[in-house]
Amino acid sequence: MSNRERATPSGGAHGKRRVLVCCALPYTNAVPHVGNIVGSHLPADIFARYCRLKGYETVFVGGADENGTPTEVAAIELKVTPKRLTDVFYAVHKSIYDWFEISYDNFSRTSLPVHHKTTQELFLKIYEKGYVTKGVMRLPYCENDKLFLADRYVVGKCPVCGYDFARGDQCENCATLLEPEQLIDPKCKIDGSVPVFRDSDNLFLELEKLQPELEAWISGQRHWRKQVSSLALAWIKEGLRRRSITRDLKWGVPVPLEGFEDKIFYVWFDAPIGYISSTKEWAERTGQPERWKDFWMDPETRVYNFLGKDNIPFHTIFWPGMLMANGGLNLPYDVVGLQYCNYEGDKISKSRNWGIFCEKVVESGLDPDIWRYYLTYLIPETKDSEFKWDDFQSRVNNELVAAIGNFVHRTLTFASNFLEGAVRKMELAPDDRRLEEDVKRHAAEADQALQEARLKDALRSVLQIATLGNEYFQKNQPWALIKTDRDACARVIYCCVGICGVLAVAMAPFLPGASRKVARTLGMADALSWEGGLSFSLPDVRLSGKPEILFKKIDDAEVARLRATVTRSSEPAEFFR
Ligand code: B3M
Ligand code: ZN
Repeated sequence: MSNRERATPSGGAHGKRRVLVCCALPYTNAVPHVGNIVGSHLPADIFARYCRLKGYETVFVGGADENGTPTEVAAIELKVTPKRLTDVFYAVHKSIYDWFEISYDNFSRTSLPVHHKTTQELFLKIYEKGYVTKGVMRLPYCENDKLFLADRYVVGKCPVCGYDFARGDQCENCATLLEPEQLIDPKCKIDGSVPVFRDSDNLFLELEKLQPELEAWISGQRHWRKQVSSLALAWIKEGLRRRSITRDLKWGVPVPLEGFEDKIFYVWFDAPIGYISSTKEWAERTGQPERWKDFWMDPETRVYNFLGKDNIPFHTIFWPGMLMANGGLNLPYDVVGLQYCNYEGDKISKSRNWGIFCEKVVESGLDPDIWRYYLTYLIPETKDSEFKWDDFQSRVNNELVAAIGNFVHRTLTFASNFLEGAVRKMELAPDDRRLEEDVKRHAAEADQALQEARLKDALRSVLQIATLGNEYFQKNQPWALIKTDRDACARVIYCCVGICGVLAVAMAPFLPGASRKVARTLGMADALSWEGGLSFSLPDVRLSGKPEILFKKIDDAEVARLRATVTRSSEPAEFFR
């Protein structure tokens, strides 16, 4: 793992590391499924929570990607305006991320004026600097819907293999990359009519001009995950070509250039700029309007991007290219490109009703931490992962409940019942010191893994801390000691409570609800800190309140009930009644 090791904390004028965590902006043309949570929001959240615990100056931004084809097409299908579609889905998305405790400092919308303005300014700057050129494209146009169709909204017979339902961008059967004009008998996917082909003036980002700079930059990113840098370098090797950044649509950011007034920007041009506008919105909202610049213009700031694998090219080539063309803005420090999460042996699919759907999860009546626990385990860091119900049940019961929940509960209940909730600071015995060292070692492992955004490894280390605690509790038998050696018993419980304190901090990025409960019972400070909280030897502790059970086991009947609830997706139309 040494190639992913980080340098020492970057300085900044005040000597404190500054981090901007950016989560890919979800399209708001549908409701997220569990794969979307696992594939970007949750990992970004865990990382952001960790950075805050470390005391880094941290801002975590995201937002809804509301523009362009995905929205226009969904609006047509649902017979609502794009405005209404995005208003409704923005609220649905926001409430889902809130429910999962995704701790966005700002969750913005690309339909907001601040975003339109930021996009147009960036465009004008790179246009003036010569990175944007004009050209003509022949594009499919649907005379019925009165709109130019995105490539994948044209379907027809594949000219290579004869497959009947090939898309305008690619044949799914033989994988050939296509142009819509090559399809035999092309049809509009929305209403089945035959599109005509029209010439359209467009603007292009001159990526080939940026190629040498991009190549040098990517080659220098030795801490990136292998799968991310090798993908990026493969594209570079193929040779970058200019890419169109305008579309003949209405819903989006208007192009501020003479002759292009009736066009909007390509959704992938404006969406990443959303990271900047979301930071600006956050700064404005928190009464420090200039502070976004600390995050985007101070080269000491580290910008982390979390996203799914299909978004990797845009975040390693296209977006950095835009930033380079503009100049003076921070490039990503790390691009955490994740793989896919499948469901019970197959890809998640809303149309086939195959998967776990978030609008149902929030009604499931199950603690968000339980979902977060299993979903963290599923973060597809290096390869695709798979949600399986039996695995869900056994990991929740055998790890989360049996290791973490059980250890914390038996410790705090014992302290409450037999020591009247008063845990005095004690001198450690040699055995306790060994325990302390082991706990600290696992905490250091978790720390290192979190530094590198290896979130699953970090959670395993946290789990090991709880396991150590359970073993120690079991071995020392405080329930017997209390009758024979009250002092020894108090010392054992003091150590166990110390481990609970460590867990309250170490599990905070993953299980925020449980961490809050334990911290409250232990009377720990409101603002936990990684360094401070990992001290094993607490001062005297007076437990406040009766310890709550953190998690309950999930039996077969509960699994069946959950399964029946969360695996049926709502019809999009249900949100518009
Ligand atoms: N909305 C694609 C997606 O939701 C796109 C990401 C934009 S990130 C700037 O997968
Ligand atoms: Zn084909």
